[in-house]
Amino acid sequence: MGTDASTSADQLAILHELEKKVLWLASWTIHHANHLRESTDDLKVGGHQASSASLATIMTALYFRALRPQDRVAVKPHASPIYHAIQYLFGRQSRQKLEDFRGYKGAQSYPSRTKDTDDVDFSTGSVGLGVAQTLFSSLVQDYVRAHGWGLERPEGRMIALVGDAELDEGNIFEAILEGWKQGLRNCWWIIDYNRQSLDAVIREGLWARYEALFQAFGWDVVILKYGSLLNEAFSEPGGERLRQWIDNCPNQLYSALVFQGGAAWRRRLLDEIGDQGPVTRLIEARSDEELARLMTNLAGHDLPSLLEAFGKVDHDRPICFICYTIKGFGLPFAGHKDNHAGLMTPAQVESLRKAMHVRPGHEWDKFEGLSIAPDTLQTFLDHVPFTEGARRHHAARLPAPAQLPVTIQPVMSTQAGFGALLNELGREQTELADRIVTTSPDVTVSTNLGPWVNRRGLFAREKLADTFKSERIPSTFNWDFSPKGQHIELGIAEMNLFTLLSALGLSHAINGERLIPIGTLYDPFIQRGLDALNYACYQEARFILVATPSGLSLAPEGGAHQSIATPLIGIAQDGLAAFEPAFVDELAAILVFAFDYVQRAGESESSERNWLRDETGGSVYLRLSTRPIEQIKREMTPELRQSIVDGAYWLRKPGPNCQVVVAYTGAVAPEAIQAVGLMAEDRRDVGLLAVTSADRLNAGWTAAQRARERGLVHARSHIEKLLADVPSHCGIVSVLDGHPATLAWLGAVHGHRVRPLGIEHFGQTGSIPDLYRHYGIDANAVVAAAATLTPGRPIRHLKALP
Ligand SMILES: Cc1ncc(C[n+]2csc(CCOP(=O)(O)OP(=O)(O)O)c2C)c(N)n1
Ligand SMILES: [Mg+2]
Repeated sequence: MGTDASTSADQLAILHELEKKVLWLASWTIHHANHLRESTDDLKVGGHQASSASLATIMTALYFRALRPQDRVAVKPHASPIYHAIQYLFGRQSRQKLEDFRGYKGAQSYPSRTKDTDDVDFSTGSVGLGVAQTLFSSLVQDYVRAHGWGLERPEGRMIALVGDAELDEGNIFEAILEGWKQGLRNCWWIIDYNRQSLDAVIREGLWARYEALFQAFGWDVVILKYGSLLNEAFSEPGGERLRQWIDNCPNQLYSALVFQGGAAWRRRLLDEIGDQGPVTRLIEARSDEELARLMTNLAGHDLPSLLEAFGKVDHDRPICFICYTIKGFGLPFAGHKDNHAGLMTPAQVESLRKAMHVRPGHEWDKFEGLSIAPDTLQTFLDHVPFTEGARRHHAARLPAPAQLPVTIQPVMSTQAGFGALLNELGREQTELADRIVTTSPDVTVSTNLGPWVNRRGLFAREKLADTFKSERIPSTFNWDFSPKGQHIELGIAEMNLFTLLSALGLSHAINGERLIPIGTLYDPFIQRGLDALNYACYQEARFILVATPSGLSLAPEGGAHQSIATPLIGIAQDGLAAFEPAFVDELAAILVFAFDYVQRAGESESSERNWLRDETGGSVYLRLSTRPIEQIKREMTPELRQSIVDGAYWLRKPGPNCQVVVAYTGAVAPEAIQAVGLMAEDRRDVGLLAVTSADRLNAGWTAAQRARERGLVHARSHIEKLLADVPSHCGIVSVLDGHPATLAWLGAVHGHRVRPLGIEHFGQTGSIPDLYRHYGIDANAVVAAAATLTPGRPIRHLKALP
């Protein structure tokens, strides 16, 4: 299973040359990006330099030798210049983009699946997320293959290049725990153990903690510490003493000596272990330069050691490689603790240029200054295993149903509706239903996924029967695990939920097999996994997120369990279409849309119909509620279905003399309806606007405005059309169980006065009526707002507000 372990001397010589070239190209790219310094943050440009150099050798060994096309890699954010340089040598990155590194439409600062054009596998940038994503991608690969899909393609390894300080991020450890539970395979994490973070040199002996930790979770740990030069020196007389000295040398001191160079090494070593005997001879036999090369010959910068270690792996167990490296290796500030922001001065770049034999004006030439003939190098590059095979896959779209059957109870919550809809889906043998995979961080049952799971089973690579069932103990739930199961049970960590959704939602591109992932969690805990959600969207993973219960309607749960900000997240999060239906028939229409929308990948032109970028597709967020509300008996017409998806419709169309419109979202529908009834006698032609997606309404509105500003004078968004006939003197009272700003912008569409009601402060325990009254989103509050907003006689049914 390993790549051909042996690397010939010729190949090794070529790889050494490429290693140098990669470092040069990356350094030149960063130097070039300095033209942006005036307008950007020096410290951040510099962040790439030393950090990249640290990984140059490891990435050379991987990309030019060890990787196969089916492998996928998450590259440490600051190593992006090395990544882009390697792709440049493969002919997959343009010189222009390198010259524009960090500039407009240039190669991205941090590797990006979507913004870069050179085949990035996982977007990284927020440290820790890319690392965990490889683990979950590996689980997804197993899921796909266990279902009998994609077996004609070889199994890939999911590999993360991890900064040692990156391991401070807790989400990595949450992932490790989940990986252990799920029987993780085919996952390599290669730790760039340069013992430096951004600000500091790391604690002594951290590697030993990592070793114990990874082993505890079933990983193999391979420590790559000494390079081949050091190993040879250790076998000389006095060598053992040198090894002991290195092993005991504090990280800070080692770094400082690396920075100071050969003479400093000599002084220090002779002072501390010089014996006028073999050790002294070992040291004295080397020039300053040779001594510096020896002492910095850590395995992470030693191609033979790395090639051997990677090449000899012949199993699929997860492996953590701890590779000793030097931050800034090969550059003037190697080892300096301040080097994170280290930008080379023009003079330093000049001396690097000389050392690399690069002539002025030939900085971008691929083989400039190398001692092997260009033809030989090109032939080698043309046959690198990594480039011999397709890497980005496509999967056909699955037909989405035109409608979803569901029995709607007279009184029902959207969460119960969701459970019923999935239960119906689970009953049918459709291609779509077979490709749905659900997951939930320990809230499967409490988010109403139970009936679906009963039908479709839990996923595990090995069968595992539900003991309660085999013991004939009555239980509502059948918790059988099998390779054909369609629900992935997760532990509580929400970061893992979002990272798994990200991995599942990229399966069409990574595994060539489409999945329709649905993840459920409690709405307030979106914030716990928000960064992972953001990165999932950023890399265009496709999934449906069902967040329930939500808001104050979680009443007795109290305080911070009641989400306030999530509707605004729904509006602001790119790549995520957010909906908050009130009724189950709305939810069914939205789900139909969602099954199709998550599979779209067209051009991003706005459609004239609603001014949304619907062809682009994206993920979907459904904010649902446990509050049972009276359902409306009605026929789902195509127009209604379309309006629900576009974001709003008139539940009661305002008449020509309308004085007030109530616009509501979600679970407060009964309050809005009741308020309209209470006002009917004292305000004319009151309108009731059901807003199913503030997000899509708002996006369409801003897009239509932009289109008009660009000359498309007839552009009209859905909300502009809906409010077009509402008289200008009319007021709008908006209300939702979430932050009032979600709907406050409605007044700006045509200049209506608006009074936005919603939740601004943490709630407390209580019943729904208690809390709605307390926070001012009950029918009385709506009527009071309307009375104040619009002139006219007192509204008789307005009770005294508490
Ligand atoms: C979540 C997050 N927090 C902070 C940062 C800023 N940052 C970028 S790299 C880095 C530390 C780098 O240390 P390490 O992972 O050891 O990489 P090295 O610089 O040694 O290559 C930090 C704090 C970030 N990118 N993401
Ligand atoms: Mg580091």
